[in-house]
Amino acid sequence: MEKNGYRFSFGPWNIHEGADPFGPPVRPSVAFADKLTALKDLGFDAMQFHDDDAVPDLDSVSHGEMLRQARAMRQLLADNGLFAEFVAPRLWEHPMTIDGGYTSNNPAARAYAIERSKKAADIGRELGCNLMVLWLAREGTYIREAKDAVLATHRLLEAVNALLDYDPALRIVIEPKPNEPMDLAYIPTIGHALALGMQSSDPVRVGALVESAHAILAGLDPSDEMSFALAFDKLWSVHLNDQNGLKFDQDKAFGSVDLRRAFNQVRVLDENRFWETGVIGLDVKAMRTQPAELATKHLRNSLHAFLRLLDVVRSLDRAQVDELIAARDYEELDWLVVSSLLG
Ligand code: GLO
Ligand code: MG
Repeated sequence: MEKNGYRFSFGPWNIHEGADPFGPPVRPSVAFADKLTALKDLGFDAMQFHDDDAVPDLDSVSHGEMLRQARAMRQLLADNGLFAEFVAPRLWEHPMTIDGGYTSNNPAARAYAIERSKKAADIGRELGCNLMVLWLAREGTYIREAKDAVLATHRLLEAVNALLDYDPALRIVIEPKPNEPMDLAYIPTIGHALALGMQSSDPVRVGALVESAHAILAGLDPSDEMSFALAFDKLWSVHLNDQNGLKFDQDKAFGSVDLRRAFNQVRVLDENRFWETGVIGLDVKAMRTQPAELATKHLRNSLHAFLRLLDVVRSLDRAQVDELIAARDYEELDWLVVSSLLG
């Protein structure tokens, strides 16, 4: 498969059991080793990690054991010609994080969140990757009055600073999302993420991750969100997927809802030579209806959609596009794009 210099990743959570809030799992769990095999077989290059994907039961293992397991994981990846793209502290499942981690009203919960994140940084170092994703899952509220939003913003900043201070090699990417699991999250867009980073103690080490569906849930266009971060060299990772309107976070296969929206994401990434610096991460889930033995096709489809759209992007006649822009003939440009997508 010709990938034109692009590298691709997904996380173990992208091969999942199909549970939803209204029904239990419908597929058996897949062992990590089998997910790794699937990743390789599907033509991917890297694995994304939650801290406890790399070190299961993280809260109950000793520091030494944690480092040992992380090193073993690095070896396993290397043996398979793969690498870790990032490590993200999973701050949304533990009882201590019921009301948020960094922004919890409970000081013990905030301390837990910071300690847990430091462990994620240690794991990242052992995995040979210094990129930490902060998806701020429960850093928000169900009702506005539950937390002081100004104080919460300062607490987010303190957490970012504490991590930058803890590990001088660490680079942090903030993954915004406007809602789910919270009714409203404190860092809903790339603008918020970058503003927070710029206020941090070392802005050079804070960037952003755009997830297509999260932008759509915020009523924004993913390619514009990417472009805003690209303009400041702050787009350090992406989670490509798709989303059918304003409802629960669907994590549908990339390009499966709106091909033109997907085309524009590939276009801005390619026009800004993203392959040189970033990995094309996917954050997609198989439909609940998918039989177990067929439940990696969403990953195949997303990777292939990206590559097919890349062909379309690169086959557009740039001179013709420039002429149409100069003539302000956007109707013709519109048709050029639509007819290219129609093939
Ligand atoms: C959920 C997020 C989640 C994160 C992942 C990495 O909506 O997209 O999948 O990307 O946990 O932090
Ligand atoms: Mg994501």
